[in-house]
Amino acid sequence: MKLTYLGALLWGSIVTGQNDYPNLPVSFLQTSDPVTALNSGYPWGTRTANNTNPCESSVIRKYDFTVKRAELAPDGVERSMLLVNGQFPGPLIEANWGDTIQVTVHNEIDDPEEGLAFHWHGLLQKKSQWMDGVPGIQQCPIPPGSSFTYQFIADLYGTTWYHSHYSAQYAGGIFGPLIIHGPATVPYDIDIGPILLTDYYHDDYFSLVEQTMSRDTSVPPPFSDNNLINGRNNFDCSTLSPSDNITCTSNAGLSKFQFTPGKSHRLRLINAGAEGIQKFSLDGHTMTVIANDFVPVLPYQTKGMFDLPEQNFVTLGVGQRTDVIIQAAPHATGSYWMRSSITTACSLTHQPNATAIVYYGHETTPQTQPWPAFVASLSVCENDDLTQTIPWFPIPADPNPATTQTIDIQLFRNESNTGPNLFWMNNSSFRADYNTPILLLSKMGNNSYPDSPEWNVYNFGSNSSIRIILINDSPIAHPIHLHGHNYFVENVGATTQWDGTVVRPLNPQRRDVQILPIGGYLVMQITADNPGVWPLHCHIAWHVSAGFYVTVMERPDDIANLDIPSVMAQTCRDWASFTNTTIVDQIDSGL
Ligand SMILES: *[C@@H]1O[C@H](CO)[C@@H](O)[C@H](O)[C@H]1NC(C)=O
Ligand SMILES: *[C@@H]1O[C@H](CO)[C@@H](O)[C@H](O)[C@H]1NC(C)=O
Ligand SMILES: *[C@@H]1O[C@H](CO)[C@@H](O)[C@H](O)[C@H]1NC(C)=O
Ligand SMILES: *[C@@H]1O[C@H](CO)[C@@H](O)[C@H](O)[C@H]1NC(C)=O
Ligand SMILES: *[C@@H]1O[C@H](CO)[C@@H](O)[C@H](O)[C@H]1NC(C)=O
Ligand SMILES: *[C@@H]1O[C@H](CO)[C@@H](O)[C@H](O)[C@H]1NC(C)=O
Ligand SMILES: *[C@@H]1O[C@H](CO)[C@@H](O)[C@H](O)[C@H]1NC(C)=O
Ligand SMILES: *[C@@H]1O[C@H](CO)[C@@H](O)[C@H](O)[C@H]1NC(C)=O
Ligand SMILES: *[C@@H]1O[C@H](CO)[C@@H](O)[C@H](O)[C@H]1NC(C)=O
Ligand SMILES: [Cu+2]
Repeated sequence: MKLTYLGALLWGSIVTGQNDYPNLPVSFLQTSDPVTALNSGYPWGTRTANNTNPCESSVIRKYDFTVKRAELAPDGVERSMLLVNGQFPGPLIEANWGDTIQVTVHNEIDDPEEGLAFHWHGLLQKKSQWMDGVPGIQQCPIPPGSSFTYQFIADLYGTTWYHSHYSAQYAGGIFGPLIIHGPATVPYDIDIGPILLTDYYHDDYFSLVEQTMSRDTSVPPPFSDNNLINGRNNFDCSTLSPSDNITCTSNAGLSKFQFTPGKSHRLRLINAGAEGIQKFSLDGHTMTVIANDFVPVLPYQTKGMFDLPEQNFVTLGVGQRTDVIIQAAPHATGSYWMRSSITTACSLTHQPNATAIVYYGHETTPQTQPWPAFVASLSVCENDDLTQTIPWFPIPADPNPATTQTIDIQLFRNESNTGPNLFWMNNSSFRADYNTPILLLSKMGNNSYPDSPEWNVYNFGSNSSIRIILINDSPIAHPIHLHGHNYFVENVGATTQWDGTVVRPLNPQRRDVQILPIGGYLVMQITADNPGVWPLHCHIAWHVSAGFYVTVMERPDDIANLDIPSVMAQTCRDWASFTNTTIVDQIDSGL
């Protein structure tokens, strides 16, 4: 029998507003229903972090999400947002490793109406490849006024987030944290919970996509207006022009975290922004990294490429997560600035700096200074060196991958320089067709789309291992995300020539997002253990809008045998009937 635990509330029962996440229980959820179900032991049994065999519990974690437009002023500037259950950032989803997560999404976006689809970042979906939530790839969008229930197993554990994958909607507010409890690697005392780092725009996402897709060369790409920690920061209202008639309140307030002297604190950092690479640091404290994305690593002290004595920052490209442990001194007192800053060397922003307050005892305004290495790091656009990021549980990569594809990435306008500034993946810029998801075509035996080269489908057939080499011929760093896998990051560099070496072939770093440096290369490899069609894209919202995307088709012979429920085809009939009468204004790639 399955036990059901109810999560987030319905829209009607809460007030629209800021969401502050509580500290989380250490090591496993104690609040399940019935109360004692999980208290009798670790729900994942004797599995350790050295065991990647997925476990399956009998618990369902049930959430009900309503998405609507609403007015909110997270940083004091009032604006229209797209919110989940009226909250910004969205509700926390919490589960134990092996639980089933069930989320019913109601699309109540209107004026104007829009489609909707939810993606569960980093989860493998090995038993539910159709629940990955990418419109035009695995499903049709949820039409306005309709609902859809996602159901999938919490097949990895650690820190992640969910977000809309329909155009750049998540930049309007549709995102939130997703925490899966699992075996610990190193012990800690207090789980501070999710810390979402997000660049922030005062314009609505659709205007920003219009800006991105403009054919007018004098229209600049979007610059973020602010930077938030768990949805909060102040904003200097005097920088707004009075003629814009925008309601703005100064000192909207910062996020605050209480620490306990002598205790170790786990912080779950998530870059859930649209564009900016974040550098995170806590004045006066050092940090130990214990996981990157869903992959626990051998603990390492944060360091960088500087000869500065204290090098205490972590780098997070969009989509990346890093779990750190901060040990508080036995008699610690006072208040300290927590800082997250957008790297102005590689990201576009008018206001890069977010702060929050960490305090012991009672809170005061911190008077602390940033670590010198943190300030220096703001000019660096790369992740920690691969020699530092060693997975806790080693998995060797196939030294002779069955197939290798090189994909060259360029940014240019064509049609004699009159087109939009698009990303070209080996000369093909991606565009989705919301009405014909590729997974459903493949399930019906159709794996070839000569009339739709803009779907950028790479059919890898039955190859057992796949290496992809990305060459960045654009002047921007890109956080590269692959769905359905923790990919091997075999090598990464800032030149276009890979020397053929793999960093630690018996245990390469694995994760689901890695920053591809400016003018550099990224060598990624997967073991083809998950038949499906998996998006491989830059996680910068404006870049995927502009076509930076390919579809990895993995083991189509086995896709044919997937037991895809009929509700997936039904969403397409519903979407078809919606689009029969409403023209969808798809101004970007759609994702
Ligand atoms: C300013 O905005 C308010 C509320 O949105 C509106 O009522 C008012 O007419 C506007 N004033 C001007 C001068 O546009
Ligand atoms: C942002 O913070 C960095 C590091 O603390 C500082 O050097 C920089 O001047 C700040 N920038 C702004 C615009 O406040
Ligand atoms: C897990 O594996 C690592 C080596 O990769 C080893 O150091 C550690 O002791 C193992 N832990 C357990 C609990 O087996
Ligand atoms: C746009 O560029 C692509 C890639 O270079 C090329 O294949 C295509 O023909 C161009 N289209 C136009 C209209 O110039
Ligand atoms: C992409 O272009 C590069 C450079 O021309 C070429 O080596 C590679 O084979 C192409 N890849 C595919 C998948 O066509
Ligand atoms: C893309 O097309 C241009 C113009 O036809 C050509 O010069 C370039 O080599 C092509 N790039 C790749 C990666 O195929
Ligand atoms: C496969 O799907 C594509 C896209 O809908 C379509 O153009 C093509 O005709 C289909 N092929 C077959 C054999 O049905
Ligand atoms: C392996 O992948 C390549 C594309 O990279 C494809 O052309 C080939 O058919 C695949 N081989 C098998 C056995 O499926
Ligand atoms: C679309 O509209 C046409 C004409 O009204 C109708 O025949 C068709 O069944 C509709 N299709 C869907 C999917 O609703
Ligand atoms: Cu990008």
